[in-house]
Amino acid sequence: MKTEEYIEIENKFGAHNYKPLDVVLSKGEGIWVWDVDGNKYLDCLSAYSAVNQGHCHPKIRQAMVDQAGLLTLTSRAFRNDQLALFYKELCELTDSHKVLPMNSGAEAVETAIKCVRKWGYESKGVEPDKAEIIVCDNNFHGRTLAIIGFSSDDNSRKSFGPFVSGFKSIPFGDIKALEDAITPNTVAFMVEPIQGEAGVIIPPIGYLKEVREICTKNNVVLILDEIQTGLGRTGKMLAEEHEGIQADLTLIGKALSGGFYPVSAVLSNEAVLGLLKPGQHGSTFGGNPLACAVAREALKVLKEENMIENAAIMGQFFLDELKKIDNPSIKEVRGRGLMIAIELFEGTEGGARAICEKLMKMGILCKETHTWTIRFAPPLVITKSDIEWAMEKIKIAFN
Ligand code: IF1
Repeated sequence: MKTEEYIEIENKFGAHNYKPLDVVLSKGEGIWVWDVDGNKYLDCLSAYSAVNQGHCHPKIRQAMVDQAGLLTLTSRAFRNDQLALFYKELCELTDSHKVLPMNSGAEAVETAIKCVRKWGYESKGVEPDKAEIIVCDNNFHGRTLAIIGFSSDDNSRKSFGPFVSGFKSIPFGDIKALEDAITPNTVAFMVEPIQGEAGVIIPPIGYLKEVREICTKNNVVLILDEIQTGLGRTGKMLAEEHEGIQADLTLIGKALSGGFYPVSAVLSNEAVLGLLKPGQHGSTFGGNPLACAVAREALKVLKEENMIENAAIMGQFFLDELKKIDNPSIKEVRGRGLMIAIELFEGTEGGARAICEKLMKMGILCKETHTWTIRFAPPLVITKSDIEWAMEKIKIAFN
C-alpha cells in the first residue's frame, strides 16, 4: 500500500486527535526511519524523546525478544525475577532509594500526586482533603483528567471538566511566585526542569537550586517531571544534575524502555513512597517482567555506549551550528543537550509547521510545538557528520 491509502484508512477509522505529518513510517534503525514508499529520514523527534537510544537498538531488542520467550506478565500478585534487579539498577543509576513502576508517563504523574497527598496527610499533618499541589503555567504532564485539570492550555482542557481540585498554578522560573504560593496546606511543587511542550523553555540559571531550598525550608515535596528531560536527553542522566540538586520524587518514562514498550517510574526518597501500603496503588502491567527486562537493557546501553556524554557534546555542536543561521524570522535558538528549539517571530509566514514540512521533503522529521517553535531532539546516538548533513538541509529550509 502507498502513503495515501494508509492515510485514507486512518482518517476513516481513527479518532482525529492528532494532526501528523503525512509520512507513514515502517522501519527504523538508530537515528534513521524509513517510510512505506522507501524514503529515508533523520528522526529529529525521537518519539518525543522515547527513543533516546536510537530506533530498534539491537541490544534492547534482544533483551525484549529473550524475555518475551520466557515470561511477559505475572501481575503483581506474584513476584517476577526481573523486578528486583530493575529496582536495584535504576536506584543505583539515579541515586534514588525507592521505585514505583508504572507504564505511561501520565500514570507516573498520577502516582506522584496520590503519594504526595498521602504524605501531606499522614506525615506533614495537613487537614483531610485540604492538600494543595503547586504546578507551573504552561506545564505539560500528560492527558489524564487530574493532569489536564491544571493545564493552562485551553485545547487540552476545554470541554473535559469537571476537574480534580487542589492545584495552584504559578509562572515557571519565578521564585518569588513559588514562595508566595506556598501555604501550610502545600504538599508539593511539581515542575519540569525544562518545559518541553511549552517550547523547550529553560528556566533562569539557579532556579532549580532555589526551588530545592524553598521546598526544603517549607517542608514541601519537590517533584521533578523528568519524563522528557530525563535519561540523557539534556546531556545528564537527569536534568536536575545540571544544578546539583535532588528532587524528592523524580518521574521518568519514555526512554526508560528505549521506545520498545511503555515503562515509567516514580523514583523517590524513603519518606514519600515509604508510606504506601498494599492495595493503595497499582497497575496490571506496572513492573511486569517484559517491561523490567527491556528497561534494564535500555538503561544499560544508555550508560555503556556513552550516549549521555554524546548528547552533551553533540547537543552543544548542533546548538552552535543552528545559532549561525542568519534569518530574520528566527527569534531565538535555545537548548540543552539534545533538547533544542528554534523559535520564530510571531507572524512568520507558514509558522513552524511550514519549516517542518520543508524539512520532511529534504529527509528530516521534526515537529512544531504550538505555532512558532520547531523542536530538534534526535536520538542520542547522533554523530557530528549526521548533524553536518542535517545542517545543510536546515539552512536550505531557512533560505
Ligand atoms: C502526546 C509534548 C513531548 C511529558 C512530560 C509527562 C508526559 C509527557 C514532561 C506524559 C508527554 C508527550 C506526549 C505527547 C506529546 C508529548 C510532548 F509535545 F507534549 F511536549 F514529549 F514533547 N510529562 N509528552 O512531556 O507522558 O503519558 O504520554 O507517556 O502526544 O501527548 P505519556
